[in-house]
Amino acid sequence: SRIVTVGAAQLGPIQRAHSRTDVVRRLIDLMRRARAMGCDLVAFPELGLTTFFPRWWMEDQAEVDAFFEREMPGPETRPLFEEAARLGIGFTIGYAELTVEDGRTRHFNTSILVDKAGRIVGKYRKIHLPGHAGHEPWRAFQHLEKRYFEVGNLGWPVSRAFGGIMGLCICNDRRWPETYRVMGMQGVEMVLLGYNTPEHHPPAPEQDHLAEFHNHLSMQAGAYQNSTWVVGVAKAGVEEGCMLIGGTAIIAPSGEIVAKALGRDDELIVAACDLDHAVSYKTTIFNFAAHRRPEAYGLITER
Ligand code: CDT
Repeated sequence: SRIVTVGAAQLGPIQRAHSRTDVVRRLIDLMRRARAMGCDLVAFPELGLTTFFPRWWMEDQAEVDAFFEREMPGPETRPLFEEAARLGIGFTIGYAELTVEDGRTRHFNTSILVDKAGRIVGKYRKIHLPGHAGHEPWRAFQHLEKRYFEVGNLGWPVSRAFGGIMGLCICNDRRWPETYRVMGMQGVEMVLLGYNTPEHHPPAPEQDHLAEFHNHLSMQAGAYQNSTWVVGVAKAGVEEGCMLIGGTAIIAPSGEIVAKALGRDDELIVAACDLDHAVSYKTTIFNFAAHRRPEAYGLITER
């Protein structure tokens, strides 16, 4: 067996007035608790340093950019990396990334994987950006990821780390089978993802009562169909008047939930994940080499 003990560190709300330093203090507290429980790795949510700012229409780019990190680690986040290295624990976290590529300023919704020495060993930029780009004032709150972020340009790379093959995706990505399958094709053994999911979906309120069900349905299907562990971590609770679902969960390659958060505040759940649990699935029902029929899948990429 190959055990990776994982902590999924759900965060309660981060309000706009909370500084990065306040948040990093909370993250370090959860990281220490995870290490004390024997974790190799602790996973934090999407946009885990700030409030979920795409809920607001903003026209002043400087106001928007204040939610972005220009370097990682930067002055306020370095203590998190230093504490990880001191404790000997890895972590993942999502953040808004502002970078300059080929002389062009870029904005991405990003997630990183950091090893036990505090080194970044994996990076992903969100591809499935939900919501809308224009102001829709009829909504109780906006979902402006299409305005503030560009579509990620790194694909879904996997990293060899923690004795296994680790993959990253972010929030809305978890609803799309292609996300898991692209990583599944690279032999992924653990997918780590964070999410900010409002309980209320303004364009389709008839779906609201199913928000938690759809969260687990997507992640459990992705885990089972690709024989991989999935660790899904929420930012939860009432953030600036918007209720975000909880439901942080660690899911086995069988599709079963082995640990689940109870509340909607800062909460750590832990599971000892045997990466070899996937072998039975990868070598039988989901033996890709034996059973996939890519010659019949062309439509998926043609449009
Ligand atoms: N953050 C994020 O991707 N949230 C979306 C909300 C969908 S409704 C616009 C999600 O898929 O959970």
